[in-house]
Amino acid sequence: MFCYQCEETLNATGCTKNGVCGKNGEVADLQDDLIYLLKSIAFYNSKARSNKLNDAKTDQFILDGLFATVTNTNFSKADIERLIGEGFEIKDGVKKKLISAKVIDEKSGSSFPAWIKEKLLGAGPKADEELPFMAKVTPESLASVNTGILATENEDVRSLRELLTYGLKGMAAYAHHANVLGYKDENVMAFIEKALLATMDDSMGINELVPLVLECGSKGVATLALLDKANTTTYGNPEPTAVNIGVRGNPGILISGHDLRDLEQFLEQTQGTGVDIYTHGEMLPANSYPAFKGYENFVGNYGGSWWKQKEEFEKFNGPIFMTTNCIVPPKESYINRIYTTGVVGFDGVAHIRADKDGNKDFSAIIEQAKKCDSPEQLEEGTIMGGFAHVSALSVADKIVEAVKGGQIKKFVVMAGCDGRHKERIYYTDFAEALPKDTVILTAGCAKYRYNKLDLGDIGGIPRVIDAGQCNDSYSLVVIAQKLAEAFGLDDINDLPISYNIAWYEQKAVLVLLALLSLGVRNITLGPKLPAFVSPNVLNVLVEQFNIRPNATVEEDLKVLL
Ligand code: FS2
Ligand code: SF4
Repeated sequence: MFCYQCEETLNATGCTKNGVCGKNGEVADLQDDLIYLLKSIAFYNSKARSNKLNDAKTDQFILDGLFATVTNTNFSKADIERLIGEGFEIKDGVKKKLISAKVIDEKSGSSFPAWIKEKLLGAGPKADEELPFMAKVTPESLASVNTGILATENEDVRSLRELLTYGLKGMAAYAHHANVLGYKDENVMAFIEKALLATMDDSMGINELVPLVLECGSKGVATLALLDKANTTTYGNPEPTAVNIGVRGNPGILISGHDLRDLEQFLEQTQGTGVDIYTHGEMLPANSYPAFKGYENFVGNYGGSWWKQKEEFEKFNGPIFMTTNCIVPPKESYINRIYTTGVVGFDGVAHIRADKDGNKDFSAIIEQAKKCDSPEQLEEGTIMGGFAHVSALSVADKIVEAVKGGQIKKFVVMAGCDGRHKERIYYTDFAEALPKDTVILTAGCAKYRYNKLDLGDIGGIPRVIDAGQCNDSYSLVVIAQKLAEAFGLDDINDLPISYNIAWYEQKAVLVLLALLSLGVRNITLGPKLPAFVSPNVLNVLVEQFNIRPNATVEEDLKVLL
């Protein structure tokens, strides 16, 4: 195994035996095989798409396959093997369709571009030979090909291929969420296929891959916009909300991850059962949607961000439902009351599947909840949320006035991820050290490092404007663009906004690429720079965008203010 896709990778270089996250070497290798297989599906499906022969099932498979390999999403050997098996079937199905429509000629292999012939077929393709690693529909057949990251020898090409791949994983996660609510974008799917194939193309060097990485960012903006539309059309625009962080005396079910449809179904199915519903981690922003506010048993948010789950899940006492990332390998003490669904998986943990209409039956979980003790209280009070673009911009006049009047000197975007390493205390210290005339704009679980501090407000404008999940990062883009309009600025870099972003996994990589594609410069990134960014690629990012690693609170305050 070799994996360096997240911020907590071993020694800031790469996990080689087992992951720091808990992913074992065998699963990591299988995930590489799955990504490799997706590239082959992308090859056939891009042809199917341009000939209008593509289908929704294949699109869904490509998204789910990528999403399953995002950090802390699927640790299950059985699941990844199943996905690989399904992938071969899907690939064969698409190929057959292309042959019968005479889009490809199986005998001559004439539809393969030259680089695919050379790289994957070797000289002189034989009659029905295609990508050789796909000869058999078994994971074992992949063993003869090095599907790993280090198979790309050139360090800079490897770096850009992986940066692109991680951006695609993030894009797939966001597109998956939009899909669940019935929102799809052909252009996004076509780009994913094009980019997956580009990671196999040896004719593409730094000059060709950098523009593609930025295109990944702009398609990322489109994907986030689509997800925003899906969420707000389905559940309404989030409203400023004081979210309860205490507990009640009833048994409860804790919903984690990012999938709002799962939460909705839980709320519906628990009506009148005496079981309460709480959110954990990235599900916190769901408390601000009008559609969910009417449920009397929707109590509030329990605990902090993803990495605290071992301690907090134990104390919750009731069932826990992981809708998406981030699951941490569960402790024995609660493994019998944690459940996964969708792309999430962990061997030994019960998994709930949807029927063909996307409906899930939670009755067994609700019955289990009734027999459990109520949650142990961790804290009390409220935290503010719900400042997605519509509600944040409803006070745009007030914000513009406060900036013009000098009450607000600066906005600092402190969006992104949280993580378990102690050094992330930096973000708490930074938030506390910010002068009282600054406002934090946030989205993602990074907020848990400072959202329970009493940072006050500026003339009624809260000093932490929380737009929601990392899935809601589009709101930060809209807020910045609308403020630029209000100030009559052509360039968003001229706004009094600086960026101190915390990353952990691949969804944050996509958000970062989205910001770069919009031309945002001078981003401070931490707590560590990605291990997959080579020195030369870093130089490109510094030259084009002036990205810098974070340093100490004092130094960064000087730079960012
Ligand atoms: Fe947190 Fe980061 Fe959950 Fe997002 S670990 S913000 O990309 O997926 O959330
Ligand atoms: Fe290591 Fe991160 Fe990969 Fe897990 S996801 S194996 S911690 S680099």
